[in-house]
Amino acid sequence: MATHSSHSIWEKRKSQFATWFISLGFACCGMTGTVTVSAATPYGTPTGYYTPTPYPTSTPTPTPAANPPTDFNRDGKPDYLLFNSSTRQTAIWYLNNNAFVSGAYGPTLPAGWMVAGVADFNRDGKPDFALFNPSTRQTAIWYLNNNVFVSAAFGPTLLPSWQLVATGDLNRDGKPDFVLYNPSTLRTAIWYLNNNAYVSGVYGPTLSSGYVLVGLADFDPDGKLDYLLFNPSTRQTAIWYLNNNVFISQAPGPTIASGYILAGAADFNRDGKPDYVLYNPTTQRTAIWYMNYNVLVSGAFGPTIAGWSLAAP
Ligand SMILES: [Ca+2]
Ligand SMILES: [Ca+2]
Ligand SMILES: [Ca+2]
Ligand SMILES: [Ca+2]
Repeated sequence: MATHSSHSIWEKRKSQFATWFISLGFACCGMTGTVTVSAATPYGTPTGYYTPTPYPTSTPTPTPAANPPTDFNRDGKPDYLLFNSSTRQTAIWYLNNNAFVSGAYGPTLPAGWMVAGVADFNRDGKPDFALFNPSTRQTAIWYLNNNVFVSAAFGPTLLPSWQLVATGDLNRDGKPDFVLYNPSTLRTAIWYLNNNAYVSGVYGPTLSSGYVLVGLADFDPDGKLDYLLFNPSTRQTAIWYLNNNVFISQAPGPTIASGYILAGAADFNRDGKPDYVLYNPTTQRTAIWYMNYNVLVSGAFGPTIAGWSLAAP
């Protein structure tokens, strides 16, 4: 069963989606193989954890978040990381807010590997790739200079049934960490890292059935990363405010427009508040929904990424 689609935005997190049985065929270096990833829990109906929560509609001083994770050219503006599943090539599209400025090819990924996150692991100010191999559960960091591959190092290998789904500095020691997810228990965990080296691990919150962890961003913004969640069947979104690995509170976000999925979050208009990135798999168009905490403020189309999938943000 081939589920690869050149424009499938689900590429990087499709193994999270319950009841989907995913066969990844790959061939490299004279070897071929197939891995089947399955998840046991069917999509649930909305579990009613929503409590409509009024959140502040303004904050005193808009301050752009420093160093957006996907700012590859370091101009302070988040960029798109694209992936071509047929050639395994990556590309960076440099953006000015929602507007395409220019593009550059990035490194080509080895068969079986995917980009699970973008963060500056060696703390040289330049974003790096966190790669994950779902069949071996091996992780790796690819150190980059903008779009150019510099070097690689293996990270820790995940325990069986866990996946690498996001990266970010949860414990605020300046070093990016791994966020892991177990589709059979819906549990998340944080693995604290020193560059590519495992330091320690803790459990994070257990997700509500039907929801996937789209990414991390500081929606409050209180300096602490939060979970951005999306229910693909209802298109509902939610933000779970965290203190490190500890759930503090949650707030419903806007319901995504029909035909679109929630692909990620970054502060595109640089007002200090993360915004949603939407993707329409049919038209391959992207859109930005500008957010104030969990509240939709306005929207704008982004570039169309025909033939590629959006790997980050
Ligand atoms: Ca940039
Ligand atoms: Ca780096
Ligand atoms: Ca926060
Ligand atoms: Ca913003």
